[in-house]
Formats: sequence, structure tokens, C-alpha cells
Amino acid sequence: MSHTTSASTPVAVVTGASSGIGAATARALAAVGYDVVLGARRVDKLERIAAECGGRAIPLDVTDDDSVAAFAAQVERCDVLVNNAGGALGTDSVAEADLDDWQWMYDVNVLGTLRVTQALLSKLVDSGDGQVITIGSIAAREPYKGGAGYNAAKHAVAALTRVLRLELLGQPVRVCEIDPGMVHTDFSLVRFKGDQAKADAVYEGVEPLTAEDVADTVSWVATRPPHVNIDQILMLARDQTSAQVVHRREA
Ligand code: 8X3
Repeated sequence: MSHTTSASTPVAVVTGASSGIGAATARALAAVGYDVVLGARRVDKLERIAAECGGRAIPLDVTDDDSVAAFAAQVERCDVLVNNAGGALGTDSVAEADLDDWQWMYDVNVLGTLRVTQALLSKLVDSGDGQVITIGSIAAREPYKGGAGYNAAKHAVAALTRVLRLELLGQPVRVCEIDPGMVHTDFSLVRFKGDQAKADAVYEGVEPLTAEDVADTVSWVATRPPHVNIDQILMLARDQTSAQVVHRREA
């Protein structure tokens, strides 16, 4: 695929861009004029999305130091970084918690966000108007039963993001945390380790947010004037008022 980057076209990097919120965000940012660099592990899917939005697909595993270094080395310019890669595994109670699930959630959500942000930070500063937009979760604000591993990881992502904002004050980099509630993606299928019936039950009788709804918000944040920092957004479906308070219609 041919890819031409003019010196003045801003570049947006999106992690976890092979599906869901990441793929929708890559499309949305391309539509408002960014050259998009898409990172994810699933290269086939990634290349398809990249082709759709005239972007560049680069393999990226945010849990792997070498993969992040190789990815960042291929990104010459970065104006916007969307830290989207992440996910949940399991809904075990604390008493029954699976350490491997927790380890993965910490690695992909927290350390993954840290690795990619660190690797691209100097380029964000050099852009003269950089932005880090991190996709958190309502789970970062509200603990819920069965959520402890994901709650802990997303609370940590929120802490990292808010500290980054403090530490970058005075530099030309904005930092935003977008915390969605229920979004219909393969999030629940991953959480329930491929159990489609359990995943479907999460969205039953509810009109959840779509990946495009979140992408639209990312795009709005990214296109505010340089002096405006949207610090935090909690966005929920009308059918959801808190992590476990959801209005379900009868079938
Ligand atoms: C996903 C939302 O409520 O399943 O980030 O934790 S929730």
C-alpha cells in the first residue's frame, strides 16, 4: 500500500487498532485528517483496517518491550497517541482470583500504556502540540463485585494518566482520560475467554455504546484547540448509570 506523509500532516498512533474502539478510532482520526499509525498483534486484521483508512499497520504487542521499541522506531512523528490496547480477563471474586489473569491485565493495561507512552513521549513533545488520549473505563472509577483485577488495573491506568498530566504541565502535550462504560465490542468475549453466551448476556436488552461512539469522542478531544485540555470524560449508554446499574428491556 502506498503511504505518503506530508511534513504538515499530523500523525496519530492508535494501539489495539485491529478491532473495536481502536479500529473505530483509527477510522475516525483518518476522517478528520490524521495520518494514522495502527498497532496491534493481529497483523491480518490490522492491515485490513489500515487499508480502509489509508494508514500504516505496524505489529505491536504492548506487553513486549522489544515489540514496543521496534514499533516506536518506525514512528517518525507522533502528534496524538491513543492508548487503547487493554482488556479484562475473568470476573472472579478476590477470594478466587486467578493470578495469571491479574498479571495479564496489569501487563496489558498498565505496563502496556506505560511502555508505549514512554517510547513515544519525546516525539509527542517535539510535535509542538502532542496529545496522549488514554482509554480507561468506568472500572477505573467504580469498583464492582467480580471486577477487582480489572478495577485494579484500570485504577492504575487512571493514576498513571493523571500523574502524566501533572508531570507534563508546561510542556506542549495534552493528556486526556476517556472512561467508557458498556461498549459493544469483543471486550466481553475476551473477558469470558470465548464464551459467546456469557458475552451476549452482558448486552442483552440494553443499547450499549458502540466503538464508533467512543471513537467520535476521541476525535472530538483530539480536535480541540491546542490550549484546551479535556482532562477526563466518563461516557455511558443512556441505559447505564453506574458499573452494575443497567436498564434491560424484556425480549
Ligand atoms: C468496560 C466496562 O463495566 O465491564 O471497560 O468494567 S466494565
